[in-house]
Amino acid sequence: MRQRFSLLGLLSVLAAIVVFASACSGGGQNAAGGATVVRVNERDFRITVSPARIHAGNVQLVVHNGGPDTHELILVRSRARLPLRADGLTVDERVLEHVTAASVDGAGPGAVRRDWLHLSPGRYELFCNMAGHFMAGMQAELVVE
Ligand SMILES: [Cu+2]
Repeated sequence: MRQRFSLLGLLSVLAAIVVFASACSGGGQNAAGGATVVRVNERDFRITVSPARIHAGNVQLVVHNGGPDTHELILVRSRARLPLRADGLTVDERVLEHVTAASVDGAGPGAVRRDWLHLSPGRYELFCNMAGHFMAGMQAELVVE
């Protein structure tokens, strides 16, 4: 009786270890899992991307807003020139829908947002499309080999 009790105890410990280990590997996959981390820093009015040249595959975008304004981030497969709306202040996102790889909603200063995507080789342009921000210089390039 006593022996059976300890066997049950051992089994539950083993079960707990298995659950813990699988939870850990799942978390690791989300955090890195072979994905290339691309850090994007936004501020009034520029965007820096690091690294700016990566290999094709899974990517984790980490977008930090250094403020002081609210900034969003759109990532598109680059064209010769991004099309502007009639207002002349913002990029026409509708025209770019079919080449948009990521769209991160606007957030205030200090915000960190993450997005996971798969990028194939090509040249990509990152920009903030809050009124006037793209025109003020909030654009950057990412090359995927
Ligand atoms: Cu902006």
